[in-house]
Order: sequence, then structure tokens, then C-alpha cells
Amino acid sequence: MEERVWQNLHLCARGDPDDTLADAALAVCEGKVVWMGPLHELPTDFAAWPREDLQGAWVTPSLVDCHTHLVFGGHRAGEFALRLAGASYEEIARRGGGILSTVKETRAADEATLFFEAARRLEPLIAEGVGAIEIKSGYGLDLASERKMLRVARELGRRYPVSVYTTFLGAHALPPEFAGRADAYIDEVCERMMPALVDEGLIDAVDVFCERIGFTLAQSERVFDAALRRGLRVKMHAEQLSANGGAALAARYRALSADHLEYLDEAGVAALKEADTVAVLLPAAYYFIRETKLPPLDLLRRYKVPIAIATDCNPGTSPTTSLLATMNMACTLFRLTAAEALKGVTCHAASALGAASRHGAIEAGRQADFVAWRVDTLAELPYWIGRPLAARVVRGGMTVYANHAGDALPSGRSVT
Ligand code: DI6
Ligand code: FE
Repeated sequence: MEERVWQNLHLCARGDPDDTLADAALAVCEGKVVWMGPLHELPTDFAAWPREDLQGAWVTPSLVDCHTHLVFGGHRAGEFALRLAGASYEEIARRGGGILSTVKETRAADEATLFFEAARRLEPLIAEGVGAIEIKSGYGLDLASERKMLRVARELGRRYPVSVYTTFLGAHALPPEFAGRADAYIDEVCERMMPALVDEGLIDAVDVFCERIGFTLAQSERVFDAALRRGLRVKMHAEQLSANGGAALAARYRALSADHLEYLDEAGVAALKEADTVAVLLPAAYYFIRETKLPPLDLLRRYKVPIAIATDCNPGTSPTTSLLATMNMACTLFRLTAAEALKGVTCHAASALGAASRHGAIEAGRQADFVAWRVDTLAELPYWIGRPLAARVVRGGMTVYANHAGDALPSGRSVT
């Protein structure tokens, strides 16, 4: 039996920096937390177990990245250049670039290539402490190519120490073969693609890009109806580029989350609250497309809507593989507090996946998934930009990533 006591740590078990325990210990048996509390109260049953000294590190739950498009072919550095020269994201999309250029590359790539490229983006996230990640389809836009993306996402979850939650985003963009026939494409999404992919066990949730360059409210409803008929929860890319009541519609369908939300109004905020829908903010996309309309943070706070933060890793609007840097942007650009940012990538992000009982907190009885951070205070997590801070990433009681830089210093204290 694999038994261990982790000690000499500051514990932040629920991702809330206002709720911590100094000089704590975690007893882990067969991959699960069996006890946590002050070291001096360690029950005698565990006293003889092997010890692991974390040298005063802060320990939080593993992070959760609850909105990504991690699997895709190619990149769009060329389009970035066009935007820097003055073209807008929407203009490029309307000219047939944007999402559709990634669709072309994704359709052309085989599973092994997509896996390899996505794995190179997943590895830095895991090294930053991400233990659960959502991965959307949506660059295939036909049954075979959407299946290919989702199979790659599932395979990443099998081959890497991370829980993968898949989301079917068939309604991401109109594929060229359906040009001018958006309703017929929605039929295809609802009647052919979704049922087949559900039967193959490839879908955990369903998303729609509800936007003037995406799909209408009525089309979004049809996709949501089809999802609910199959017992799937929904979420929505809502009000990123324009105000259209998308979030309120998502709330009517008891969506897990409504994401982006720069143009959300007060009625939309109230609807999210009433439906218990998480507001997922994606500050790296806001930053990268040089958006200027800020999401209504004060309203979200006033209505006590849970706020999550995610990378939105994708080739068009958010080419980042750092959830910590994204936390920094949430604070710098949206003025979240450090505490809000940490809750946004732990407990609230887990709720946005519908998986709050599995992720986002350290608790007796749960799988022992946590991160030991080489920081003096948790406020450092969203403070540093582009600096590796995780000393250990632990999944099921096993160290899956360790950064030993600084461990050998004479003081024995990590001071990188
Ligand atoms: N919103 C986004 O941020 C991504 N998709 C979406 O609906 C962008 C996708 C892309 O440009 O490739
Ligand atoms: Fe997105």
C-alpha cells in the first residue's frame, strides 16, 4: 500500500487564500487524501508513514483550465501579422481566414500529428499545475474531423496525468461546403454529428459560438435542445464581440458556463446568477485581439456570480499555454483580485466543468491532486509573468512534475 505524509507546507485546500492552514500535513494512501490538518494533530495511525518534506511550500489544489481549444492543426502567425497591420479579427474571419483557415489545416492533419502538436501545448500547462482541462472540438466541422479532434483529446487524457473533459463545438463556424446554408449545417450538427459522437463516448458537454460571425440565438437553441435531449450539459461562447442576449439564453438552458462575456449586460448577469451558471472570463483572448470593452466585473461581483478564468488556448485569439500568465491578465486587465484569480482557476473552474466534486479542492476522500508552489505568498501566483512557480505537481499522490531549481542551495530553502 502506497502511504505517505506530506508535511512542512502551507495549505490552501479550497483555492481560497483567505482560508489557509499554516504548518499543515496531508496523509495520502493509495492516491487519495485520507486526512489533512495541522501537523501537530496528525493522528497516530499515520505517524509511522514515510514523510515528504515540502520545505515550507504553499500547496493548492491542482489548477483547472475550463475552456480550451487545445487540439488544432497549424497556427495563425500570418494572420497575427495582418492584424498588427490593422485588419480586425472579424474582418479576417469574413474574408474566409480566421477559424476556417485552422479548419483546413485540422482536416488535413492526421491524428498522430494533432496529438503531437496538442501534447506540446499540454505539457507546459501540466508543468504549471493544471490537473484538469476542458478541450473543445470545432475545427473539424464534419463528422470525421470532429471525431478525430475528440479522439485526440481523449488520448491526451489517457497518456498524460490530467483529466480531460471534452466539449463538442460543432457549431463553431459554418464550414465552406454549407456556405449560405447555416440551418442545414445545424441540422447536420444536431441530427448526425452529435448523436454519433455521443454514442462513441466522445462528448462530455456541448458548446456553441453564438455571435454575428458564428450562430444565431435560434440556431444555438436548436443545438442546446439536441444536447439536453441526450442528457448533455451545455455552455456557450457568449457576448464576446457583441451584445446579443446569448448569456441569458444559455442560462435558460441551465448552462454550466457562459464564456467571454465582454458585452454582457445586467439582465444577463442576473440570469447567470439565477441559473447558477459560471461566468468564464478569457482575458488572454481580450488581450490578444486588443478588445477594449471590459466584461462587467462589478455586476458579476454584485450578483455573486462565480467567476472562472481560462486560457481559451486557440490559434486565432489566444495562443497561450500559460494559465498563470492568464491569471495575471485577469488581474491586470480586468482588475480581479489575486484571491478571485485563484478561485477562478480552482473551485469555480471545476464548477464550470460540472466537476466540482472531483477537482478544485483538496479534501479527505478525494484523489490527491495538488501543486506545491515555490512562493512566499499565494499573491505571487498571478504576479509573476512567465516564471515557472510550481515546485511539484502531484496527481493521485504521485509527483508527475518536479522543478528542482534552487533545491540544492545551502540554506535548504528554495529561493529561485
Ligand atoms: N471564440 C474564441 O475565442 C475562439 N473561438 C471562439 O468561438 C477563437 C477561435 C479562432 O479564432 O480560431
Ligand atoms: Fe473559445
